[in-house]
Amino acid sequence: MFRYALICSLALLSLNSCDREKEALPAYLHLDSFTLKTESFQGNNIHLLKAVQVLVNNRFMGSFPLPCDIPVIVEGEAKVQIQAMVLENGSASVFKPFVNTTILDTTLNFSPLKTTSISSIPIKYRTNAEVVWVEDFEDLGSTLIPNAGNNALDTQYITKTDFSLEGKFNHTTNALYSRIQATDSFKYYDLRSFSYFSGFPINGTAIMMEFDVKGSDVMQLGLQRKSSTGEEYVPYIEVYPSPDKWKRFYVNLAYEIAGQPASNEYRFVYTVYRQKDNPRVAEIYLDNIRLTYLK
Ligand SMILES: [Ca+2]
Repeated sequence: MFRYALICSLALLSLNSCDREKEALPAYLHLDSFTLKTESFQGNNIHLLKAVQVLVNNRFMGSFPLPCDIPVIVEGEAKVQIQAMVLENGSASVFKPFVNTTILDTTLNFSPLKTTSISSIPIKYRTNAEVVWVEDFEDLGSTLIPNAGNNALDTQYITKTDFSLEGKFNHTTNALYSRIQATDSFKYYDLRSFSYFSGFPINGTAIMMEFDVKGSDVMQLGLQRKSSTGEEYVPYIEVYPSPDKWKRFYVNLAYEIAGQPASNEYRFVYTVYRQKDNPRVAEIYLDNIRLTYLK
């Protein structure tokens, strides 16, 4: 009797393992890029959403740089949710969820060893994303103005230039061009938002400043923080020179705004620094500023 029971359970075990092997054949989810759809008040559709977080049937599959092929152990219809991610605050490798855009929530069909693709993941800003500031210089006006303390020899104006972001969005655009003369004894050039902005969340919610930059020298983004006790300048992030290629930044300003008095007002300051001992003209192009947070 004992021997019979043992044989039975061994047989069951091997059956089980066969089943498991059959179940373990993965299907693949192929994702390559996002398409951002915007309303006119949200600015243009340029983005650098370069990675995804994926849930399949509410199970977290992980974070993946695009393009990717994600093995999933499902057959037939499955609920798929995709969250866009960005390199935040100039990080070279650490992706963080970009929470101000929608999560794609869809149902896809999977078959073992077959690939199911979404070639262009449709995404938009959430309806509760407050768009605080948008500037693409296309109307030839600028909401970014030079600081009165700049050297009068230096200059800034809107000019037509070629735009391309990692091989995409290729077009000619109007961008803000700033120049520091080689002979200038001043080593920097300040551009500030014309307006003060207020009403930001102070509970740590992401406050995302997006912008594209191309320049020969270092550029710094800072905040001019106006409180009941006065104004102070807070340097925030430095962007390294990129003379030939546009680079896009997703800067989360919450680290300097969270925990501050809710009544504070802020101006945003882009400062171009001419590198020390460099005798040439410093040139920098700026475009596609967008500042958003979730209400
Ligand atoms: Ca533009």
